[in-house]
Amino acid sequence: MITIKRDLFRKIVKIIKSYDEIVIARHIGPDPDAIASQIALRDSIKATFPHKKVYAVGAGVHKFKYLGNLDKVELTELKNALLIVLDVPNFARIDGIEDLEYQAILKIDHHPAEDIIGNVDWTDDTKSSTCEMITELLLDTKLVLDTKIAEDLYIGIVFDSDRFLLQNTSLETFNIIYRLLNATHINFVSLYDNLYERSIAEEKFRAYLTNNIEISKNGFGFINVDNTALEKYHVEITAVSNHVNDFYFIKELICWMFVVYDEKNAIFKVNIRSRGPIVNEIASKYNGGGHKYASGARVKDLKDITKLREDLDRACENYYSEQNN
Ligand SMILES: [Mn+2]
Repeated sequence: MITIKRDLFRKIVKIIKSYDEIVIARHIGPDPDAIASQIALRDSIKATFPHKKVYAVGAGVHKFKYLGNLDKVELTELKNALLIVLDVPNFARIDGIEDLEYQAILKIDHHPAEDIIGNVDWTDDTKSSTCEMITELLLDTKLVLDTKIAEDLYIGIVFDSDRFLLQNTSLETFNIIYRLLNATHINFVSLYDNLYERSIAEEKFRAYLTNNIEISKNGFGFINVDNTALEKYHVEITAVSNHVNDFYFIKELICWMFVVYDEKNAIFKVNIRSRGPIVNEIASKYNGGGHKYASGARVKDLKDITKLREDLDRACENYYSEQNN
């Protein structure tokens, strides 16, 4: 096992070494794991190989600015680029590489495999986060790991495991965290302000969600957030997905689905969480996917929202009867 990993890491470093132009991309609608893994790997490659041109691409998110800046680059000018794809399993959800003609792909991801297959490929859906994987890579190769890189990676792991609360947290996650802290001595407590500080408006919006979620007898929670509610609480559309993880550990809920209508793109954005039934297979029937217990979908038709809601409610019902047999 250890030699397999060593061999994989050798291949990863080798493909990075072979290209002087490198573009690092991740999924649309990025979260801290996606952006932190991207920026940490970019900064590490640049620090290790100063002559290389390395770009982290995709739309920026203002509130994640503390992780570092993304790059603006004319992708059509790159003629011999390596594309590194992080935290995303399918081509449809890669952000910002439309104009890039790449020569090869290096993929590192913790989602179940879909259509992206890297020339060098490290896909492992038992990992808590892509940042956990990048941390391991940096610890076990000559790729540079400095304080800022370590801080970003720490934040990505904490975010995707929801402070080590979620099922994706493993013994190996704690081992990697131990090794990361031991190697870099970062002040990790000070990092939580950036990740968890919120306005009172957002907190009131969370209360709105709590007050308006409908919970079925099967333990399935549903809310379709009205756009007037977003206006009333002065929050962005992204506030809906930001709060979906806050509903873990509510006794009456084993699965919940938040919906919000994105007017600009004329699409319903769906977030699903579960601590019972597996939900990504259900979401995949509705233009969605993700992890077993944390999925999303983009749905055009309100009728499909109703169907997805019914499918999930039924999955909860089946889950309950299996548990009680
Ligand atoms: Mn992730």
